[in-house]
Amino acid sequence: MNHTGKRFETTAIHHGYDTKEHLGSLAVPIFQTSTFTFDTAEQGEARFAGQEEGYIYSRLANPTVRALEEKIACLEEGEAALAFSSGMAAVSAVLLSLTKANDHIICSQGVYGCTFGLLQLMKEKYRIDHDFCAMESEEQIRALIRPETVCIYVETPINPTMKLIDLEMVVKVAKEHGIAVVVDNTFCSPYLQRPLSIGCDIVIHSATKYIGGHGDVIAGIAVGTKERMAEIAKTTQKDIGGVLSPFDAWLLLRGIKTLAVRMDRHCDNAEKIVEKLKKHPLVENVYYPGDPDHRDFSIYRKQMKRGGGLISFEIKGTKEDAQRFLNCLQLIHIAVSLGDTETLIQHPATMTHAVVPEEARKQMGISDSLIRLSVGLEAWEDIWSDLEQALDQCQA
Ligand code: LCS
Repeated sequence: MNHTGKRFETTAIHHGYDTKEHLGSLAVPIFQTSTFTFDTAEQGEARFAGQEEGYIYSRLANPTVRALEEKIACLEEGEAALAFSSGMAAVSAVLLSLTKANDHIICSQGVYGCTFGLLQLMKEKYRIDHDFCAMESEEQIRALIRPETVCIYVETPINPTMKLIDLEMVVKVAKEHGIAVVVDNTFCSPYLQRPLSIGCDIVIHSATKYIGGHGDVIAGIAVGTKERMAEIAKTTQKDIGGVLSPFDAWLLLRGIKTLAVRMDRHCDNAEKIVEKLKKHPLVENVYYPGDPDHRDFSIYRKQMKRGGGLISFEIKGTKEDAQRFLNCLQLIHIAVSLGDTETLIQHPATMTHAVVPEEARKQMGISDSLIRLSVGLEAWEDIWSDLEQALDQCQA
């Protein structure tokens, strides 16, 4: 139950939009406009001065995008949200807003490859330093805190290793030092995990994934307090300019209506596939947070509703064996991205995390035989029979 007094599924469908304000249109209209006219020059002056409410220009705000932001803020149990043209636009706007030269970030030992790349860039070009931390204990985090540490950045589950970070523990340490906790919640969506309710400060999503859910949009979201979001909106969002288009906001609004139903089905399917993978002789390790054998299962029980739709596993053999396995698949597409209706499979060491140097990749736990599977919404039996025939071919 969120602040509206309604449950998640109901909020996902109804919140943030009143049909009566739009001629009864059931779907949110797409305000496909770059700018908004003023009645008078004085009105334009008042809007720019912030003395009068109203739209000005779609890089600053747009009604379709606003409807999306309202809905996501409510689903994440935050005060306000901002929509971006990609997940990376959201990550960069948040991190650049929180930091200045000589500041320091502590980051989970394992993040999406481009987030890793952004941290490198911030260090090399802007002198914003970072350390990676396994975050398995309070002591590990405390040992890295410096007077200049302003932010702890966490992905959980971590892409693609599926390791989990205990958010309650991170928040406890961060609060002692007045450090902001930023969580990339992409793998869970707000349906499975709500970091703000645990005390984290900002949640980020690549909305390209489960929030959109249909593989047809690139988008990002940040959620937090009104004050923090207003600061980002008027600086790193407005002036760097990675805003979401009205049509893409509409696609996300459409996707969110079925988020809860889709997530449950992704989880149902993933649970079945995990069971089968664990029994196959060619599969060495299976990483799925909802699996009682997962090393972080106790963290899973604390902070996640279900295990999600992503599974990682290692097959016995080399990089070439992993690639041969992928090439034998017939139904499942070889593609990066995740959270779509279609089951997608990729090889992190040569794809999503190819930009991460080999040594850092190994430290994150990304071996050359690691494979990441985004379980889609097809019948799980068909997903499994494709995986099984490909594994069997590789074994032969
Ligand atoms: N955060 C996480 C955890 C991600 O997985 C991604 C993209 C991003 C942020 C960036 O979002 P984007 O700008 O692409 O919307 N992850 C991808 C992946 O694993 N495969 O392809 C993209």
